[in-house]
Amino acid sequence: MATRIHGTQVEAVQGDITREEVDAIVNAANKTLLGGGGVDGAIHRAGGPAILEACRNLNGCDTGDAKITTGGRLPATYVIHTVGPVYRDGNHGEPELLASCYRRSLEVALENGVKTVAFPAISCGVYGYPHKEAAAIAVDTVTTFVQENSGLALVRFVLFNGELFSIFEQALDIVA
Ligand code: AR6
Repeated sequence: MATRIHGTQVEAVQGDITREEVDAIVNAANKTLLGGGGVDGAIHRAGGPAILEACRNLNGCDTGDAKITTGGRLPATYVIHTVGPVYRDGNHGEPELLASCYRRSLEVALENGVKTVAFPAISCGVYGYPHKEAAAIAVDTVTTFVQENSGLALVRFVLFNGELFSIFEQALDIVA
């Protein structure tokens, strides 16, 4: 599933984000930025110690914000680390914070000359965000951003499993 919005290709694929050959991949990190499980663990394992070394100088990251480091040994030049909200009931600012993760990651991308970006499904693992709601927020936020900002050639959602992949495809279908 791919759609073109204001000069930016927006698409969803199923796969492992650590293999993505894009300028930057986004990491679903935690506030310490010092590593963890899930996609965070996979990125640090695949990219090697240079990423953690760079993260140590960043003093962590607030929920909804994003910070950039080298991609180390990854095919991607950079990793943009963002911290998604832990889902409680949806009434604790979770939708705004999740939207902010996508928006801030794309702002940091543009500030660093990044033209191609891959996102995982932020907060959709141990942070427990309901997948359908999370996909709608991800697609809406990215769509609005690329309508308002030029400079990005590609935004790709990379979903590890088939269930999330089809949910993101459906969310993209709505804006296509
Ligand atoms: N490529 C793409 N997606 C992946 C990969 C991969 N290699 N590995 C896992 N996913 P999670 P969160 C998917 O739990 O919910 C960490 O410990 C996974 O299937 O990684 O934001 C951090 O340090 C799921 O759909 O991130 C934080 O403490 C999605 O990535 C906490 O987890 C996100 O799942 C963040 O939790």
